[in-house]
Order: sequence, then structure tokens, then C-alpha cells
Amino acid sequence: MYTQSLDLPGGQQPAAADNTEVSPEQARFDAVMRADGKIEPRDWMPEAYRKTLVRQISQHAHSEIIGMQPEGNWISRAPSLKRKAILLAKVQDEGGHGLYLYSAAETMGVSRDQLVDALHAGKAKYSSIFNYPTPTWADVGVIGWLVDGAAIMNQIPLCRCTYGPYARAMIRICKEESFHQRQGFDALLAMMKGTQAQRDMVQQAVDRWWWPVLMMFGPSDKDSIHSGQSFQWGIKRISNDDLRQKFVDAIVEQARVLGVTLPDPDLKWNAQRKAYDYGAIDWEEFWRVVNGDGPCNKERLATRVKAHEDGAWVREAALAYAAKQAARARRQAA
Ligand code: BYC
Repeated sequence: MYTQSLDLPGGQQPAAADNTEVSPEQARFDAVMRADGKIEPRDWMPEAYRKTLVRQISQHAHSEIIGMQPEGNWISRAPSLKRKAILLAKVQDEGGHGLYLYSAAETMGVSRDQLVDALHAGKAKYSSIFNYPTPTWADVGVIGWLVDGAAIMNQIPLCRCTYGPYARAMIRICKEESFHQRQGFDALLAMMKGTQAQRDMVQQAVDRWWWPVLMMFGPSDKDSIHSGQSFQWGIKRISNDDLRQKFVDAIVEQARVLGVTLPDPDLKWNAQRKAYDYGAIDWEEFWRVVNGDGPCNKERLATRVKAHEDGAWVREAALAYAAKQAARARRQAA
């Protein structure tokens, strides 16, 4: 379902840069862009390319780490041992994704402490979707099905990003997200085969998450400030709106199989476009949540800061142990 996201609509490719009077380093970078090749950490890169990627990769890492919270809330309340084991593994995977992504960002000359400080100070963004609550077990299933589903749709094209460490991290992450998406669908399917109360719970969770999930793809193309440049650098391959459309088109059939209604009266097949039309997104809500005023923004950040502070002794112990090991190695070498 998701692999078609690798196809570039209209054959979009990173644009060729104007090579007149550029430094040899810039010329090499431009040639890599034209050939749709890879930039590696030791290669020269324009400062703006580096900054864009540090911004995007760190926001992505923060999203993975903050994203552990809405589902993590349900680990101790999962309805069976099997679901608990699956959820534990899934939430742990998200933590792992955050760590690969922080490592990928660090290859661009920024420290993890700087990135984490920016998050904790409220200066760095993370995905709007993780500022919504998970009041029922069905919300956990819907996160797997829709949130991870949207994440895969957005991330498959990132496997071909021109920055090598990000592209390689995304390949592994997408494989794991694919498992997450299926486990979410499976958990919901089990509930849909259960009682009416369970079916109602699933429908209410779908109603809560549908519109925020569509916002995950970012502002509409006309309001996306970074898209133009990110296309030129082969970071973005498919636009925010095109990915959103692909997602809607894929999910309609899955919703039918599941037996839930997507909460959009304007959702209908458009035979001319060969795609589903869908209703207007509430962009005011999107910007409100992005700018810190969503239902759970304050709680999510406070929980993250507290976890970081509570873990200070682990970092201190690890540093003390590393210093002790280094001193021992020096003594043995002397
Ligand atoms: N939420 O010019 P635009 C997961 C910001 S986690 C918040 O289109 P761009 C998972 C954008 O940053 C997966 N902010 O930007 C984890 C920019 O602001 P700044 C998370 C958003 O970068 C746990 C401004 O709006 N995935 O799967 O070209 C459990 C203008 O936007 C959002 C990623 O991070 C948003 N939704 O495109 C379960 C994917 N959308 O930075 C699951 C990687 C936009 O100028 N990121 N903004 O202050 C991307 O692909 C791109 O950054 C985006 C935005 C498509 C999100």
C-alpha cells in the first residue's frame, strides 16, 4: 500500500542548480544534487542545507520521543498480556527511532544536548499529533493504524533523501512503522468483532483522530514555507498535499474493511481526479497546536522535562564509568 510513495508524481527530481561562478565545493554539491546522489557527513554542504536538515531531523527525533507518551500511558492498562507485550515493544521502537534520528542529526555537527535543550525550552517543534489525549484503549489502536500509517506515508519518500544518514535511518524506521501500523489495525479489528460498546469506542476514537492525523502532513502546499527549497535539495520528494491525498485514498478502503466511518461528510470519490475529495481542514486548530496551545502540549513537555531530570543520575553514572574506564586504559598503556 505504501511503497508507491516512492514514485515521484510528475517525475519531480531535485532541480539542477545554476553552476556559474561557484566554489569547487559548491559545484560538487550541485553535481550530487543533479545526479540525485547522497551527501555524507564529511562532505561539504551549504550551511542552509545543514540547518534545514538539523531542523527537520531533530523535529522528527523529538516527535518520536514525545510520541512515546500517548501510547505509553496505556502500557500498564493494556487489556491482555499479549497486547501489553506488543505495546511495550512498539513504544520501545519509537524510543529507538528517536535515538537513530538524534544520531543522524549529530553527524551534522550539533550535539544531542543542544537539541534536547531546544525541545525542553519550547524552541524546537515536534509533531502536532502528539498533543492529543488517549482516553481509551481504542485510541491506542487508532494511533497505530492512522498515526503510524500517516507517518509511513510521509517517511517512505524520506528513505531517498539526499542526506545519507537520514535516508538510512528512515529505511529501518519505515520497516518498524509498518509493523506498528498493522498491530494498530489488528487491535481495532479485534474490538470491531467484539461488543457494541467496543465498536462505539473505536468509532469515537476514529472521530477524535481523523482530522489531527490529516494535519500531520503539514500546512497546505501554498502555505508550506520550506517545501520549495526542500524539493530542490531532494529532501522532500512528494508535497504535503499530495502525501495527504495518497493517505486519504489508501485509508478509505481500510476504514470500510474495519467497519468504521471516517468523520467527513464531504469525503467522496472524484472519478475525474481518480482520488477522494475531502472536507476542509481546520488550519487554525493546526497552528494553535503547533504553537503550543493544543490539548496536551504543556503536559507532554512537562513529562519529558521531568523524565530527563529524573534520569540525570544515569547520565552522571555513565560518564563517571566512562572516565574510570579511560583512566584504567591510560594506566595499562603507561
Ligand atoms: N506538526 O514548510 P513546512 C511517528 C511546521 S513520529 C508540527 O511544510 P516542512 C510516531 C514545520 O516544521 C513521525 N509542526 O515544513 C512516533 C514548519 O515550522 P518551522 C514524525 C509542523 O519541514 C511515536 C512549519 O510548520 N514525522 O511516526 O517542509 C508514535 C511550516 O511547514 C507540522 C516527521 O517528523 C506538524 N504536523 O514539512 C507513533 C517527518 N507540519 O520548522 C508514531 C519528518 C509542519 O519552520 N518531517 N510543521 O518552525 C517532515 O517530513 C516535514 O518536516 C513535514 C513539514 C512534512 C512535517
